[in-house]
This record gives sequence, structure tokens and C-alpha cells, in this order.
Amino acid sequence: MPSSQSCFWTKVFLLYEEKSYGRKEIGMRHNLEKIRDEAIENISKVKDLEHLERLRLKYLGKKGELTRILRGMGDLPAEERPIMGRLANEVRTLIQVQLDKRRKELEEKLLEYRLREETIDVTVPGKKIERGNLHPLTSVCNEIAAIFIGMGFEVVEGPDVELEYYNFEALNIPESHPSRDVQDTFYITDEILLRTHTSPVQVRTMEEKDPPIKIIVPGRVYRSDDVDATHSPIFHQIEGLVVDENITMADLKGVLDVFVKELFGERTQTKFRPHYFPFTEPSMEVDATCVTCGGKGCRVCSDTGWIEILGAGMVHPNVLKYGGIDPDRYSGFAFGLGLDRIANLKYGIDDIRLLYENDIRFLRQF
Ligand code: FA5
Repeated sequence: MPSSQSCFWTKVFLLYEEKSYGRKEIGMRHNLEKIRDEAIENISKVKDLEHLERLRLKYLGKKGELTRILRGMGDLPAEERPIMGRLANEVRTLIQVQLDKRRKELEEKLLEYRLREETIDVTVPGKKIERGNLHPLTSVCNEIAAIFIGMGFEVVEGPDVELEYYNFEALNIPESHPSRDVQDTFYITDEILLRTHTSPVQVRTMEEKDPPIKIIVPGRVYRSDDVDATHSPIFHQIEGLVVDENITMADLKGVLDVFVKELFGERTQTKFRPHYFPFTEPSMEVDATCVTCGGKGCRVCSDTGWIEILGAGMVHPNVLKYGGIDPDRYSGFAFGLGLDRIANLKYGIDDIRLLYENDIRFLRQF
């Protein structure tokens, strides 16, 4: 304690001794002395502001030690109260001064620490934020949609959980057709199933919209196929449908030729092979010159120079009728492509399973 303060206290206590106070007064004086010494010592040792605040409450707070002693003043003889009150106030002021002094020191230390530790080093290399990328299926789907939108098509969607009626019956698919087999299709009830292709959206759209109709339908489809490098029980298709007056196969060939050239390059050729689908007549499969070898023949195209990319045909009159469209007035064409296989061709992926395993090391490459 500074010498001037100790000198003050000595005088005060001598004064008390001289006046030969009673036991209560002496007890109170000793208590004040004890609190004072203890507070000064504790405050000088404190290392942080939180602890300092706890000490303030301990000594000067409403329930603090000094307040408790002051409450006992009522027991003192009336003439002693002002003297003891003054003494208590001196102790309070002394503790408060010590608290303020220590607070200032601790705040300065904290500021120094912060200035030292929290400076921003602008030369430290920044933390790179990893940018994600679209799944290859999404990218190819967007690319294909953009090509058709450029030709005036509209994008339409349909339900994955579909009525057997739209998936088969309205598409002129007879009872005996193998794709109706429970082995091939995921049935939910006898009449509800997971759609096996995007073609059900053809009749759904015809029911809602009068010609001219010019739509594409991207979506997920389901088949009870065993998994291998080219088959997955869940895969994706994009359906196309055009219905209007005077639509011919020339329109079908023209649109698909433009599409293939836009997707795989200007030099890509198309080949239309006769095929059978119950919902188109005539029907065909469309091949494109192999993306990998340009038509020369390689492992990807099994040395044929061609790759099958979609099924297509002129909309069967029965399907137009199911859709409420007069087949004597209107005609149309439709096509359906397997998006997964197109994505694999485009990116040189040789196994469809890679598209569904969600291995980030694989997906990051696209
Ligand atoms: C159809 O699904 C017809 N709805 C397409 C169509 C539409 C024809 C409009 C005419 C008019 P298909 O069953 O061939 O056709 O399937 C179309 C494409 O889906 C196939 O060429 C193939 O690329 C893809 N595909 C079929 N099964 C699987 C499978 N399990 N895994 C991945 N892709 C498959």
C-alpha cells in the first residue's frame, strides 16, 4: 500500500484507540481493515476483467462485504456512526480507486493483445472457396433443352408416379406387351406404376392443349432392369412431341438432324432405321456417326461407325385419338432419347453406374 495511505489509516486507528471504543466499534473497524487489505491484494493479482468484476461485486456490490458491514452500523452508539460511516466510505473509495486502476491496466493489456494478434496479414494467401459444378446429367439435359428451345419447343414435365393408362393404354401398348410385365415395371397398385418412359406426357399434354403442340419432356424413368454398364433401374429420358396440321416425316428428320449436329458437332451424320414402337407409325431408331471415331469404327461403336441415340416415329393415329385430337386433321412426330447414354457418349464415360455413385472425384471432372 502507498505510504500516504498507510499513514492515513494509522492516524484513523490511533484516533479510535485513544477514544477507547467499545467492542462492537473495534470489531467493525477490524473487519473494515480486513476487507480493505484483502481487496487491495486480490485486485492487484487479478488477471482478467471478468474476474475483476466478480471482485467488485464481492466487496462493493449490493450484497457485498462492505454493504453487509454498513448494515451493522445501526447497532453502534449514535455519536460513533458518522465516524464509522466516514471510515467505511474511505474504504469504499479506496477499493473503488484500486478497481478502476486495475481495470484500466487490464483494458490496455487486452487492447495491446488484440492489436498484436488480430492484425490482418494481407499477404497471406486466401482460403479458396470450392466451386461446385452441375452433375453431367444436368449439364447435358440443359444443353439438349437449350437446343430444342432454340427451335421453338416448350419444356413440360409429368409425374414419375403414373397411371397405367397413360404409361401403356393411351400409348396404344397392348395388354400383351412385354413392358407391361411385372418383371419389367415397378407397379405400386394394378393401376399405378413408376413410369417406364417419358411418353405418357404425350397424351397428358394433348388432353390439356390444342395443336400446335411442340414440347420436350425431360424426366426420370424406372424399369426393373438389372444393373450393368449400360443399364440402370432409374435413368433419364427426354421426350419430344410435335403435333400440328401437315406434320410429316421430313419435319421429324429435319429437327433430329439439326439436334444431333448441334449436340455432337456439324459433321455428325444421322441414319434412320425402321423399328417398331406401338405408339408411332412408322417408327424408327436414329443413329449418329460415332462421336469417338467420327464414323471410322472403334470400340465405342463396336466398329460400326454408328451409335444408336434415340427412338422416334410419326404419332400413331390411335394415340392422337386418346389425346382428343382428330387424326384426320392433325399429324405429329415424337421421339425419346436416353439421356444417360447421351451424357456418357458426350463425356466419354463408359459405365452408367458412375453417374449414380456420387463419387465427388468423378463428378468434379465435368
Ligand atoms: C422408349 O422408351 C420410347 N418411349 C422412346 C420413344 C418415344 C420412341 C417417342 C418413339 C417415340 P426405349 O425403350 O427404346 O424407347 O428407350 C429409349 C432409350 O432409353 C434407349 O435408347 C436407351 O438409351 C434408354 N434406356 C432404356 N433402358 C435403359 C436402362 N435400363 N438404363 C439406361 N438407359 C436405358
